[in-house]
Amino acid sequence: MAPPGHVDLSGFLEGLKRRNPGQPEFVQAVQEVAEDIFDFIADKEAYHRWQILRRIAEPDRVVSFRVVWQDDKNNIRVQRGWRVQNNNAIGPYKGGIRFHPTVTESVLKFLAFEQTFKNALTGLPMGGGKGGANFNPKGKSDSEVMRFCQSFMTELYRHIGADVDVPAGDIGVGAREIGYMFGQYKRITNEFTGVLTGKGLEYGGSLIRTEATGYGAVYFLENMLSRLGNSVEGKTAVISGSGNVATHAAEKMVQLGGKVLTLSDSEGFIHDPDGITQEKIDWVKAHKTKRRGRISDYAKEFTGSTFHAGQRPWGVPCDLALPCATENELTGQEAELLVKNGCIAVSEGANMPTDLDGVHVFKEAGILYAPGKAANAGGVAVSGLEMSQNSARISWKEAELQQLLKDIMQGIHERCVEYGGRAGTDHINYVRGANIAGFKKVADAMLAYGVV
Ligand code: NDP
Ligand code: 2IT
Repeated sequence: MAPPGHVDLSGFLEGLKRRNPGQPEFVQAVQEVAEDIFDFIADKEAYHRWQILRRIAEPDRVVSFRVVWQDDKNNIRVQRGWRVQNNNAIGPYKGGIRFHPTVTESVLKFLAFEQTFKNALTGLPMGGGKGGANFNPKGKSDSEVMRFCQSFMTELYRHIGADVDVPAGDIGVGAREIGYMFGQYKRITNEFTGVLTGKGLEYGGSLIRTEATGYGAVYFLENMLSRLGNSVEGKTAVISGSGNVATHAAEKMVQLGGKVLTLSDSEGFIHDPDGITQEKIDWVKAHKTKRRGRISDYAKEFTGSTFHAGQRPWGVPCDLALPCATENELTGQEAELLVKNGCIAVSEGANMPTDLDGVHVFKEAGILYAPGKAANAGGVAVSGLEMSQNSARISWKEAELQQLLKDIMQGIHERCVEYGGRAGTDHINYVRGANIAGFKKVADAMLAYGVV
């Protein structure tokens, strides 16, 4: 009889679902990882005996709190905030904060779980965490957003710290929100430390943090292509989203000679057959951040382009696809459509944008497919570099940081190739490679600590 704790994959998944009722995103993320890890640890007794995956899939803690604030009409508004501290085996908890009405404990648990593997892949000493609130910044005035951020931090501050847990931005949290939260943290604690990343350059931020996630996702794509003697140059790309990650992915695509055909937001996508140039990208950045506008306005601004209300861009024929908006925005059917139309590579700027059916379609088609935990790790990697600069109280130059980002993305690619290859074939399963390389680093640290 197998010793206690020696469950097989189906037993593990059954227990996971039983322990996490009503948390489909969390179950999905763990399932995707477990499929590869069970195969990897089949002949590795210690990982079973010490219940490593079971422990990584149970957050160290989930803090949930009330965030009360007053809107411009003096109504009292009550929101729910969370911080999920998933695992700090290899460094302080690290991961973004999301403000969006769809935020739930399940969404933040999935993100914190993914972050644990992603951060390990960067090679930097960072554990995994994620936080957020079911607050909708859309349509709120600047002072409403400020009051919300201050109230959120008034509770969050007691759970974080430069050596404890270092949040950053994510959906709905950019430079403005980080500024308000850092200001409140500093005010409450009377400390100026690197407790948040993604800060403004005037107060401890790092150059290229803003660009890092999108640029990194394209570097990863370029790494996958160049391994096969190919490149981004001259290729067409379909990108979803029009926020931080999408616009910077588009920018790097254009810089490397690619042609970007689409961008999107939660209302639909725009298709520009002439290609979205740097000038047009600059317009989108200003429109979405300064004017807080909608992507549909792009089609009014630039002739020759069209807006497709309520639709996603995956039906537009392309060589390359970069989902950069949100989770589960690319289904199995859409994945089939991309493959049918000749797409050769997918690089996920967003976290878990492809649902489980879609992941299986890409794997079976054998196209180049980079999961978010590898492809979008450039953002958190430069956050890690921001932490180092803050600790040393120095600022590195842009050229150094650009090079470090490229090197880190190349290192992640190499780790995926090391663990995602199979003898006798040239094909790399990047999902498997990322899952195993990320797991191994965290797992080996946990083994060193014993039962804690
Ligand atoms: P932003 O808030 O800057 O932009 C988000 C974009 O995605 C917007 O275009 C938004 O449209 C769209 N979007 C958000 N939610 C939905 C939804 N439910 N359905 C359809 N569209 C949606 O966020 P980021 O660019 O920072 O984040 C995008 C993705 O990248 C997320 O998955 C995030 O977790 C991931 N990521 C971000 C990193 C970072 O450094 N910022 C690092 C690594 C990953 P609309 O304006 O209509 O809401
Ligand atoms: O999903 C992510 O990696 C992020 N939102 C960035 C996290 C960070 O700490 O920079």
